[in-house]
Amino acid sequence: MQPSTIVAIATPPGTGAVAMVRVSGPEAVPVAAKVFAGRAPSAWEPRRQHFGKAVDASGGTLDEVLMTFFPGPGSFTGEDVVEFSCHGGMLVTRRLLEALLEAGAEPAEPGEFTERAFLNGRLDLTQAEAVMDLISARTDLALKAAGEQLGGRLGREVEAIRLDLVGLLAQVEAWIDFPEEDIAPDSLASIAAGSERAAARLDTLLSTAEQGRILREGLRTVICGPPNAGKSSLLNRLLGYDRAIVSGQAGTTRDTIEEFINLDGVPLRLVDTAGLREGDGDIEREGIERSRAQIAGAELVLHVVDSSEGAGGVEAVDPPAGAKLVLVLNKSDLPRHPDWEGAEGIAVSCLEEESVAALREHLHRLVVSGTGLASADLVSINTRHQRCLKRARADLAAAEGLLAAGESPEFAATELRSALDAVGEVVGRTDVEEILGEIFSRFCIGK
Ligand SMILES: Nc1nc2c(ncn2[C@@H]2O[C@H](COP(=O)(O)OP(=O)(O)OP(=O)(O)O)[C@@H](O)[C@H]2O)c(=O)[nH]1
Ligand SMILES: [Mg+2]
Repeated sequence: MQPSTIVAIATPPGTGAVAMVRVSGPEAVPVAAKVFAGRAPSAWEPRRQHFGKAVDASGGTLDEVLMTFFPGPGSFTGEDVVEFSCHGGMLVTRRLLEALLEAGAEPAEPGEFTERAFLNGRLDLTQAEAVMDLISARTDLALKAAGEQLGGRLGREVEAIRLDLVGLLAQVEAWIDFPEEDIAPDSLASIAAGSERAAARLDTLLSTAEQGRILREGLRTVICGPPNAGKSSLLNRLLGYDRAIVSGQAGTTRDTIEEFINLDGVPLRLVDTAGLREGDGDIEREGIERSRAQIAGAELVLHVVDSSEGAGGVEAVDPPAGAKLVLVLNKSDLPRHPDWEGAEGIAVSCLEEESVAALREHLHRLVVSGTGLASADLVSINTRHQRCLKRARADLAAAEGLLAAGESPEFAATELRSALDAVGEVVGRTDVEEILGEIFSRFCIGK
């Protein structure tokens, strides 16, 4: 079936200096020609802007536009693409879209342009996903990782694994095809070496899942501690503006407050919580329940205490396994209470910018050293890749086990084929019909 010709506004809704409406598909040229009053299509120079008027079906002028024609298959989608830059008013853009719909285009689904780029072989699936990561990146590191992936870095690493597995399968299949020939010990050794290489490559990629998740979602960081310790003050300081209410009254914060901060490239999801104590009212008790739930899901816990007060009322904080705990000895501008002498923590005063800067540096070092985030090698897989690669790793281990146990090589070959499928799924080589919808529906329309 011939694909349809699709159209969408590619720029965000709202008013701006310019907006862009994009058309892609086999009928892109005739559809665009009906709306573009300017040069005839035969005189459209590829990838050059042409000035003209956009008109509706009755010939009425909608706007002055710049039209660019990208002939397939060398375009982003691999199809003929026409882009109109018009004035960025909401109504103008909407009218231009309607005129193109009237001229025969269909409204694009979210992510449909990128999906077509994938289906036409312009991008592999990891690159298509990187388009989304690039758009939603909120720190330099996340942007860099998305850029690497868009450049095909992950795709190439996955391809290397795929080739290892193909080679391995070929060797095992040769063994099946010539059963009468005794398998020479050196080919057994070469199978073992190949399998070890593929396993090591898989493990390396799998080990980047954690940093990938942090770059995409942010490290879950919870600020907790007794009432009045200065938790909300710290949140505000780290954010750089007064997000949470601060007061000398204990129990000011009732609900959790979540904000995103960029810690020198490392994204943190920072949550301020209600002070931990035996709460009196229902509302406060509910708030404290929420604080505990946040701590249970944290990856980094900042336990803030007022170091000018005794440690008597301070509840111990029990972070989940694998999470990091940092004791923040706040109010260091006041004399330290003897209870905190020798305590292992970072002295901070929310009244002094430099001491908060020192805390930021400490946290950055802690997060980066624990996750390898700052390394130049910033390939980082997402959860979908992780799922596929884990499956491949398990299949490969099963194949190794079967061969080592002296089972017939057919069994190992079956496992290897399944590992190949799983690896192929990462880049979209295997039949991936059902996962396409899942991936592209998360895109915005016009991308
Ligand atoms: N001297 C001094 N006072 C501080 C510091 N940090 C916060 N405060 C004061 O301590 C009081 C409590 O601060 P908050 O940030 O509201 O404390 P909290 O931990 O969020 O309190 P709850 O929301 O009630 O649990 C306020 O009066 C702040 O101005 C500090 O570093 N030094
Ligand atoms: Mg507070």
